Amino acid sequence: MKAADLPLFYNAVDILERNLPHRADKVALYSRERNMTFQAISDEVNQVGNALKKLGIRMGDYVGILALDCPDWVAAFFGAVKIGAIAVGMNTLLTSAEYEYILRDSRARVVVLHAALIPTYEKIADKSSVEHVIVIGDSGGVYPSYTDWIADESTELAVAPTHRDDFCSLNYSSGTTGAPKGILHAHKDYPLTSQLWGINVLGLTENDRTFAGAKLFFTFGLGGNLIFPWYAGGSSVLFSGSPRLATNILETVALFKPTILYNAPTGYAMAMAVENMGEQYDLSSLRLCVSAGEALPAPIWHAWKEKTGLDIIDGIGSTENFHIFLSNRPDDVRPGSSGKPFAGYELKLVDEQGNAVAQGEIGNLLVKGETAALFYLHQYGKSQQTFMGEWLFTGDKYYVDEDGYYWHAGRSDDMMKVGGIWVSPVEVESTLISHPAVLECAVVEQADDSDLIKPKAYVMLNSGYEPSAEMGQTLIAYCREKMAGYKRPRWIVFVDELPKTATGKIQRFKLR
Ligand code: 3UK
Repeated sequence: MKAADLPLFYNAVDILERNLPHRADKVALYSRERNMTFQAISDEVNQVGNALKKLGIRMGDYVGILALDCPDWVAAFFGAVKIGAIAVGMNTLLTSAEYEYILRDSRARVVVLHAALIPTYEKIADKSSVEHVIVIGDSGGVYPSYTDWIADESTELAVAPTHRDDFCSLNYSSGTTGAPKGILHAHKDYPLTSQLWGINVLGLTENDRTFAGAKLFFTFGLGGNLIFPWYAGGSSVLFSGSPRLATNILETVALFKPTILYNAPTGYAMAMAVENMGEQYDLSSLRLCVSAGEALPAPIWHAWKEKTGLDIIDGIGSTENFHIFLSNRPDDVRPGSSGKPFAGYELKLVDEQGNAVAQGEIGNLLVKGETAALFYLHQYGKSQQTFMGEWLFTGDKYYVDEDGYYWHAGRSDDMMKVGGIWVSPVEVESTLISHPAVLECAVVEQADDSDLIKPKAYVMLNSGYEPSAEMGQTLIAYCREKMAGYKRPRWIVFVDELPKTATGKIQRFKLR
């Protein structure tokens, strides 16, 4: 399938509405809050679209969604998309300062906000161009509630005449230093990725029901757990709680009986650490599992297979490409590898001069495909380094084995993926430095017992402070309090000095 196969004027609400002729009464969304049929969710999408129009939202306007996964998230997303607006799915784990940046950068005029996130939002409420806040759940009367907002709206709404290349969604991804990177995707990217990977590689059908540890604000979750199953006529299971508690995930699988489970590698490792996982939770509905976000170590693959009998399909994806662009296949898995290229994406491994490397040698991975974003919003320089015409520089190092499987070999920047989510060593270092005991520090990646990457900090203390186990614990606790918990260093090593270049730059590679 090519972009040119789609109608010139195309709106991604098709992913939902293509199900209305034959499956209107089928349950499209399962959740503890409520189950919704395709008809019910479509009606609600239309109500949201009408309500947004009444607030003055037009084609090209940005609509923020800062909410835990729930049916309202989905209605807000497609409601915005259907009227030609751009849905900004926002990570619910960020700091107020990051929300301020994202809301200003995107100029979101409306934010659909989960009641649980009101306190975080309020700290920056007056610092953006947001004109309207709509609250999912109990707002305590401060903002209009989502339910009241759409209650009297019509369930009829004409779709906006969007071009297939018009943007319909914006996601932010973190970088080593500086501002998050705004990544826009077009309407066409939704059916394309659904077909190229969801159908052609994963083999989704209308009998599938998906569930994901990854949330809808992350395109891994949005694509895998909403767009692809709906494109195939299947259903999705949404869960508003934290995926970091493995029992939450296992319980939800037992309760809603999905056939496909998506998670980051750590999600599988944590599930297996639950005592008597197999006896306590009925996982028999699952036919296949998917892992992405960071490399899935082969030992985790084998242990999961032994405990559950299930294969895990590891594929590398990125927000820039919307989803997975290199993947293992249900009938062709090499544990530990990212699999092989599939139709729709071309890959190239090149050296620093841009020349192809020999088979078996490590090179920088470039990818060419029609679902790639075009630029980072408002970041000209960074965009030029990444979006190289038809090719996209992934920042990942890979080599290909003699059988054609691709193996991840680290990144070309200092960024690390922890639990499938970006952690910038610079951010952790800045947090540590803000503690009075810390003079200098450097944060690098370190594999834990399951072979998964976690941050490790080398710390030089200020005079008057002594290295000790307690001091280490104090610093870790401090980081946990100042940043999202997964970013905290898991190990602290006290040193008398740090390796530096002549210009004073810390050489993280030496510490690694
Ligand atoms: C790393 C992997 C090895 C890699 C994502 C599936 O992770 C996603 O998007 P992000 O923008 O990060 C992209 C980067 O993460 N990575 C992802 N998957 C793997 N490394 N093996 C893997 N299987 O560095 C990549 O460049 O957060 C994943 C679908 C949609 C996504 N957005």
